[in-house]
Amino acid sequence: MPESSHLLPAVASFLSSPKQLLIDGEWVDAKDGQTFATVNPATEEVLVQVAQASAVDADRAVVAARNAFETGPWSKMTPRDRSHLLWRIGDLIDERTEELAQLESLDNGKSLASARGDVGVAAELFRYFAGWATKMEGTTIPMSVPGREFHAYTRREAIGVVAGIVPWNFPLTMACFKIVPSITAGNTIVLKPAEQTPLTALRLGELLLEAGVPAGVVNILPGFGDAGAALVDHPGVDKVAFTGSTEVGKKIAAGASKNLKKVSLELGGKAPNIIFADADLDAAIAGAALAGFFNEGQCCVNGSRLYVQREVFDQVVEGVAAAAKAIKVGDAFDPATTMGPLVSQEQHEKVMSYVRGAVADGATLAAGSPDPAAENGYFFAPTLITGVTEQMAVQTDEIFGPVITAIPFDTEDEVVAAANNTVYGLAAGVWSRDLSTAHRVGSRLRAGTVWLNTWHADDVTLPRGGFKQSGWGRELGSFGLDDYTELKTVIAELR
Ligand code: TXE
Repeated sequence: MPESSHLLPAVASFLSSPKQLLIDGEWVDAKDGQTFATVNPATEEVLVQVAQASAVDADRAVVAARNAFETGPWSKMTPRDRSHLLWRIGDLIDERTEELAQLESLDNGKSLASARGDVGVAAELFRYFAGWATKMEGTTIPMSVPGREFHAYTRREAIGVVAGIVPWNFPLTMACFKIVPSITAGNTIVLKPAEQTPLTALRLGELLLEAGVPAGVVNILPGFGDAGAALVDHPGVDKVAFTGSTEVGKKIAAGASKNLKKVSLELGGKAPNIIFADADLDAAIAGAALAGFFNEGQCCVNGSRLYVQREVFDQVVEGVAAAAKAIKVGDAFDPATTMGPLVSQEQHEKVMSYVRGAVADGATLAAGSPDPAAENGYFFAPTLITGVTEQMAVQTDEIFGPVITAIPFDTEDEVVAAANNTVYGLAAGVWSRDLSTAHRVGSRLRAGTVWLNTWHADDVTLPRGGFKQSGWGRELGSFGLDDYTELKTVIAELR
């Protein structure tokens, strides 16, 4: 825990009492009284005890969400009133930026600057979707039936009860990715935050109630995978929206298929980042470091596989290694920190074991170390690995840490084949001053997002999601809203 003088009184007060579940507008204990500790990854100290939802609590929350959907004021609220409410929540989040950022940094480990950025995205999500609430339009469609006259049109309608299950890398924004489009479209939702990082979702729950979101519309259930699985299995849930590992995504698809629930999945990645010799190398080197190290490398779109054209390989490796060494790894509350700890002991061990495995297999560390970066806390130095083969686990598996592997290439065809040689397809990048090369290679890469001469550039207006085993569906933008609606066709005969 940082010195308490660093903490806002609101944060200290939030952490001074055990946290509960939000069900039907009330803060309640888990039915069986179970709690779990959430830990500060910078110090390994317990921040606060949190109620741990079980299947029984999942049932209580789904019943509340179902009642709120069927009979509550939510479905009768005009789109304009819903829009105003969403906008109000965005403003409330903005007003609490520092408080939410401190909570996020404490629980997740990310630097305060990063956490503030995340809070800004959360606020913007509410405002962007506030605009859509009044624009969920249908179309009129001509029918051709000889001798008869019809008026046919479509309507976008809510699906019902959504279960949102989210991970720990962007706890607040991921919670908002599920809550905001759900409620914009008139659904109700039960959200299960990740067990590693439940705090900002719970604080968001308080803000939603303060803003006037009716009881049962948003329910929040901190807990583990069993609570998530109970939601997936629950017959009262109409759609499951999941972000997390591909492994759990497959379980969710299987579970949800029993009742043919709608499913959207945003899963793992192993993004290739391709630098051609004609690129602006200063920008490409800085971009490669950002691609691999932003958010402690704990991003689904992390640019973890760096491919560099052979004639500039040494220069790029030297540049990215220097950038890695310039990163200040430390506690989120130290203003000099640019990289915090990894989120958990489990994640720390996983990342270390991949780097140790690569070294044991003969790879070389151009930056970083296979050992922890500090005695206490889950710190890990940003790492750049060369001498890697396509078969090594460090090259094939999603590591989800600040680890980049660099491999030289000669031709475009060779690098496109290598880049696409993965089960994942979330993101990819190309650096070249030749517009034709950049766009041509971009079109050949099998990924949901392709960055040309940039990385991590993003907006809530843009759809995102995965090709191949990186997921189903798209989030954000108008495409993202469609995934939270059913399309109804109405056919009226004009007699
Ligand atoms: O993810 P999980 P973990 C990847 C990354 C990371 C690995 C493991 O490689 O190292 O996954 O992370 C809930 N039914 N990503 O273990 O297990 C769980 O409680 C329903 C990529 O944290 O997928 C949490 O709320 N829910 C990813 C959420 O699923 C279940 C971000 C994610 O947990 C469940 C995070 C079950 N059977 C990790 N089991 C990305 N794409 O951004 C677990 N959960």
